[in-house]
Amino acid sequence: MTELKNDTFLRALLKQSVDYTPIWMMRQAGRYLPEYRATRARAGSFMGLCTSPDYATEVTLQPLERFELDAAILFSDILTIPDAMGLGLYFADGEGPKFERPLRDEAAIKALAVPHIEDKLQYVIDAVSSIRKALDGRVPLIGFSGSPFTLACYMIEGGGSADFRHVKAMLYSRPDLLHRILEINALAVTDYLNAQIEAGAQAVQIFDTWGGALTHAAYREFSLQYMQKIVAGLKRENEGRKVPVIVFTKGGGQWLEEIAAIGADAVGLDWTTDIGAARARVGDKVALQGNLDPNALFAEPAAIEREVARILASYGQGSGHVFNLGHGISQFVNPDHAGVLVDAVHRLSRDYHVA
Ligand code: 1CP
Repeated sequence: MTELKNDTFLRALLKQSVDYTPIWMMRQAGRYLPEYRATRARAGSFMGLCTSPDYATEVTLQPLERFELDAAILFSDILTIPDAMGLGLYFADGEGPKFERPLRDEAAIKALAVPHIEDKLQYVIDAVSSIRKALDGRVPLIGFSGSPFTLACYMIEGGGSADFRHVKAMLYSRPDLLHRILEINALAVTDYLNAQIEAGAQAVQIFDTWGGALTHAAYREFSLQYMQKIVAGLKRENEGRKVPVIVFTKGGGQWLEEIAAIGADAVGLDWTTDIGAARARVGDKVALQGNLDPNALFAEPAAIEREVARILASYGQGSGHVFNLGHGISQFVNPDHAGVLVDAVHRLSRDYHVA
């Protein structure tokens, strides 16, 4: 295996000393980059990109050619798992992801099973191997999955949703059915992330995009509990190095102490939580990742730099901070503004890491 040339991201996740605060951006490979749109046009579709290791490698590396990012993230999607379960993922033009066969009745839920990675998801594992080779030790590669609850939202609603009415109806009237789905999702996510780690993912993130839509009690029972099971089942070391785990619940700021207690190395924050206050609450337990408002990237460069300075000052001295957006970058952002962000984080953070 090639030596890792920049391990700042992995060191910060483990709260080891670093020279500057590392940064990557959620959805860093994507539609805001004209080169991504060009590759996607050649591939014919979004799933065409995901299922070809060559295309997935090409678009994973695109943001690294433009910006001095400290990590790469596997180009794929959280919805590969429900697709592998047979729900029939498709993308309707301009409407986002949808499923042909959403889980609505007891019979379909009883028939749901953990997919075999080698049969149904080998293309993702092949993409991980291919990206690692192409990175050649430049920066670490992040693998990822959706959380069991966030996957269940898409599986039950059949696509994106503003109110999660089908999920919530099931949660309150047939919690046994929702638990069955979550149980299977947790097993599937554990297998999937372990396969990514074995193929070379050097850190993994669980995206709990919709956990924040739950009540506190329901969050514990239907989201956090299952993420804890996954974290407990992950392979935490590979190639002689620790493989850090990041848990990101959008809207989870109120439950930070509980999220920090499930055994992950780092907790992702959306932009609504003050990162300094979050650090005081979690103490030494975990590293923190975040948390620029992604829409701050629509502002002029000087304003972006002011926000970066504010967040770095709020976190304060020392390691344990990975800079990121509080959620994915918008497709309408000017790529030059992402460059302003990355450079500002690197330049302004050095003062917070003096020995
Ligand atoms: O048209 C296109 O080109 C597709 C747009 C797109 C992209 C670029 C989708 C469809 N997925 C992705 C890539 C993707 N998705 C990555 C790639 C790696 C990166 O650069 O970060 C990752 C990590 C995801 C994860 C993902 N997909 C999440 C969790 C993170 C988040 O943003 O909250 C979710 C909820 C999805 C579902 C999904 N896939 C695609 C879209 C447009 C959506 C959101 C649907 C909705 O509105 O609910």
